[in-house]
Amino acid sequence: MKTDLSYLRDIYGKKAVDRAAAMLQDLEIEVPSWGFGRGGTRFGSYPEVGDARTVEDRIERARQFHTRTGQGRRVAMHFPWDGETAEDIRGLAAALRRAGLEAGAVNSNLFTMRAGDGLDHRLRYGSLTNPDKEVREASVRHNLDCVRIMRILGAKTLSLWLPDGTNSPGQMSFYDQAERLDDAIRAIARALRPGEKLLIEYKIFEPGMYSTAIPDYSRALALCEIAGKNSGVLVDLGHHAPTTNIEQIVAFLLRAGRLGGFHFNDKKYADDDLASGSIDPAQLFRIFVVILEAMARRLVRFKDIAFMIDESHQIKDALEEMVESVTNIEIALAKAALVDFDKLWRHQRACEISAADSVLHHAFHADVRPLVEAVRTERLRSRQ
Ligand SMILES: [Mn+2]
Repeated sequence: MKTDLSYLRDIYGKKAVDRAAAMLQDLEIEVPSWGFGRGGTRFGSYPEVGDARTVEDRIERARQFHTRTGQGRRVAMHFPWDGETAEDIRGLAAALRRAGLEAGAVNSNLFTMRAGDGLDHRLRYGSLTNPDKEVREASVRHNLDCVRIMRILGAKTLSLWLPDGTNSPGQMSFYDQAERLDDAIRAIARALRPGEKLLIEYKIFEPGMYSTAIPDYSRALALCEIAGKNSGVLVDLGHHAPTTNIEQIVAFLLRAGRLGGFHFNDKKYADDDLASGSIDPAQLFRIFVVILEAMARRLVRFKDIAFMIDESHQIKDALEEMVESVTNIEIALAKAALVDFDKLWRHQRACEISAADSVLHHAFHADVRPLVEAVRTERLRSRQ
């Protein structure tokens, strides 16, 4: 693709284009180890020869991805999927080093039965909110193990996604559910040292569930208040009701100083884990506009937000779909960086609403692909 930026500079001005380029340079997208394997539907998956099966395969794919895009220097890991024994973890650290990559967020797994740590079939009734104290304690212990893994890998973030919920209204009191979770979060957060961070993810539903233990951002926010200042809410774009205004939630979290980061993906109906920006690129743009406005208002620093991809690639080649996703994210950011906030705020204060909207449209309709390409080329060159 031609990387002549004169069209953009003519329309948006050199200053705005330079600012967009600088934002693209600062953007660091973390990719998930699990996203390089072959995903499936609830009913099955159809692996083929050449799919990444082992953690070594997944790291090799992540290395290829990083070589191609300059993004994904950090790879989010998932345990026990990416290793169990101390030897596994040491091997993983060495494999990442050899690939020139780093460990990103460490994701604990509270939905896999493991006899060794007492996580057995009783997980059916929940992990951190299980009525059985033994299962709750084993589930907390798994998170503490993940904190130890973080330190071996040199990672700084523990990412918590909770599979807990109920299948029917009579199954568990909301009061017990909330109380058990408060206690567990307190115990996990206590294990973290300064500079380490806990990200808490929410999700409105799971198939077959009547309630989830952390259904929305307000519950995640309340848990962060319990966990302390080293915690933040993780916004997975697939975890809301279809009509939810996600960018407004992002603004609320930024005002509260509690936006920990994102799990980027896209959806049409529910938690579809489709390629980021493949269904609703305008939503991705509006989310970045809200973030850049928060930066302009000095509510947040760009580097304090974890930009992570969480997708399941089941039909397309995982590596290709990851490139598509990262490109869509970069395009959305570059467009948002072309928004003239001074002009927007002026129109907003004067209630010139059509004019205010046209500021957003003007930026959204920019073809920033040459800019994204130019920054990517530059990033790859500077790494050589
Ligand atoms: Mn997620």
